Amino acid sequence: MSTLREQFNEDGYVILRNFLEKDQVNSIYTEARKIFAAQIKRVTGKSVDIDDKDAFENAMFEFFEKDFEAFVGTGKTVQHSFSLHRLGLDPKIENLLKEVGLANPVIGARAAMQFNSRFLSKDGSKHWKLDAHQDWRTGQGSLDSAVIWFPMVDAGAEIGALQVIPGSHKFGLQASSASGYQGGITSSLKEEDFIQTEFKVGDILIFSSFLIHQSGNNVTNNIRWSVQLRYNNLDEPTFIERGYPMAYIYKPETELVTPDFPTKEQLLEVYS
Ligand SMILES: O=C(O)CCC(=O)C(=O)O
Repeated sequence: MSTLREQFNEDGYVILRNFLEKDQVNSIYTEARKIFAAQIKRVTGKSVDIDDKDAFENAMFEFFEKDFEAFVGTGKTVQHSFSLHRLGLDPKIENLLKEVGLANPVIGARAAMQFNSRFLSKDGSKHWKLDAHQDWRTGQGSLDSAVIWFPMVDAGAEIGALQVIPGSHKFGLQASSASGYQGGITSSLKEEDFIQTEFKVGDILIFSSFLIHQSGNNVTNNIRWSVQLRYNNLDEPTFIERGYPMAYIYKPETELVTPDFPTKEQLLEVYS
């Protein structure tokens, strides 16, 4: 029996079944839906039951169509929920990272959440799906940097769970047309080399940031809600040598998002 670390080093990834408490995953999923529900109410006038999956997700699609800007803002806001960030710092996660070799883990990028559906994309663009890529290109952190990916709903091929090429973390950094959406590895990859991952709520995937992976194809009418956590290892020699580069750019808007807002009166009301 190989150890978790040996398996990780060999394949570039490991799926851990029942690693998270279902309640812990649900609290992130619930908080995200509540945040969306508040804006759905404002934009569509509908009070949606977040537990009525189809009705709620149809309301998400309506919100997306009616106020794209607010949808984007809300989509970013759910990435800042307490429950999501709490999980990213959970000792269980820290220990797992150490177990696969990140002796001194540090956050590589803000915890992220995705809600993938073709109904949440503009003009048939592929914005809701990532082509084959290696996460290291976006993070550029330690050579042993790792990513944790898990869905917040049961997910297999139909709803487009992640697809990975086992062992591809040892292929080296691949040429790529872009590091984010709408672009990916330019060398020819064979579809048959990808393995379709499958998950029940609570299962997680941890993979090397050099592992080649891509979004599956969500052919259902539902949203594939997922979380991504990224970490570097502060003790990795080339990361130290390169001065701990942080390739993620996080910057404020240069203009007021809401022109002429706020008035002094609005502020006085807050602090009255
Ligand atoms: O969730 C997905 O479909 C893509 C996620 C992914 O590839 C990533 O975050 O690097």
